[in-house]
Amino acid sequence: MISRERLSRDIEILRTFTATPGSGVTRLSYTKEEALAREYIKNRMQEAGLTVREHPTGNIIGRMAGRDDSLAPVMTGSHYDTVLSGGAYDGVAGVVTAIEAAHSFKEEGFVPERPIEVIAFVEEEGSRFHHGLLGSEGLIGNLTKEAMLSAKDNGGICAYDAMKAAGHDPDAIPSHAIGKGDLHAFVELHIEQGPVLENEGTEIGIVTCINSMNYGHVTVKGRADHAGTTPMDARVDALRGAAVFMERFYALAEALGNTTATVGKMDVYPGSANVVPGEVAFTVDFRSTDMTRVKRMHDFVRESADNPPFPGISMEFHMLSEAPATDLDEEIQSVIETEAGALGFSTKRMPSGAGHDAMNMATVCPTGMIFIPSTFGSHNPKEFASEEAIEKGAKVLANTLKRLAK
Ligand code: HGY
Ligand code: MN
Ligand code: MN
Repeated sequence: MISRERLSRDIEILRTFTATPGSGVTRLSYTKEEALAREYIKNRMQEAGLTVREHPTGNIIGRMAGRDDSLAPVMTGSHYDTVLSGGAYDGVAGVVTAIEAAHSFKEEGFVPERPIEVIAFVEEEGSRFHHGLLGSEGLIGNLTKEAMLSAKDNGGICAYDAMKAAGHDPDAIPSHAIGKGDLHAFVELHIEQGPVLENEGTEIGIVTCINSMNYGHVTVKGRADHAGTTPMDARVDALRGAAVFMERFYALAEALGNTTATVGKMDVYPGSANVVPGEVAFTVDFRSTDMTRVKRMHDFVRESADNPPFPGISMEFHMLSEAPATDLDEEIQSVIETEAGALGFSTKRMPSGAGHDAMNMATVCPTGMIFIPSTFGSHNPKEFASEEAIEKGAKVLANTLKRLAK
């Protein structure tokens, strides 16, 4: 049966593999912290009776044979990389509950008709290479060599080189691509990362659709000048140009409704207090479940780059990562609802404001997501999910997998 102790142990051990101890979990792909987490996850998969292999991107896959092992497997899992100074549950909750479900099957002597595969994805957050959902994009064969060469970390190392340096084989991605028919279904458990389930006291969320996830890079150029001798009307202040753009960017999202606009990372050059900024580089993240709103936001950023806010300022913009809003499989939603109900848990069908690897998986097989309540938001060190919520989620996941792998 599902063990709360094993789940808690896994969460607490994985939490320690961080580059920022004391300020949340920072576990970027192909780093030493990630290598420690990999070893732990692989050992945990073996302990759960899974046969472990590595995908060319570095994704870790554990397989449980089915009575008819030739059938397309049911896959489950999530990511184990994090944002900078993030929480201990985003992604990891879906990895440890998937492993625990397999462990409980081993203990019960349950053998599924179909094989079941547990996956731990790399680089879902895009925190190192600014290319979100990279691991699942590699799994379905959509990750091109060009994309891996152009996706660079802050030190200028590209994803392709980092993958190879970590001992993986990016050139083998195309030959390992999973397409339609290769998987029977995919189910991802994830913390909600929002307040809905907690506020309503609902135990299980059944995700109906996943918000789009679009982000790009903007560079604003002006002219560096002396902060004391340059009159205000003689400046070409790149940061002021960026600020004018940003306020319009936020205001458009608010005016459209059902839309978010975020500038999460910004660098100012040269970055001295007494120098008028000559250049500013920042990210733009905009999302909506309504793709016409996404297009409005995209067009606005593009038009702003073509028409900078004042003379002398120039703006460049390019997209880094785009994933459209994704509807999830109705039948799998019903299976989750039935299994959660059979366990006596309350449920709610709801959209996901966050993006997930499930967006890529939904392009190749019927895909569902199970939400468990989380508190104190997400993408921050205070992110929290209770042992009870994780245990309940694992039970629903295990019974959902049994149904799908029949
Ligand atoms: O940004 C997201 O929505 C996801 O956490 N990567
Ligand atoms: Mn996240
Ligand atoms: Mn996540």
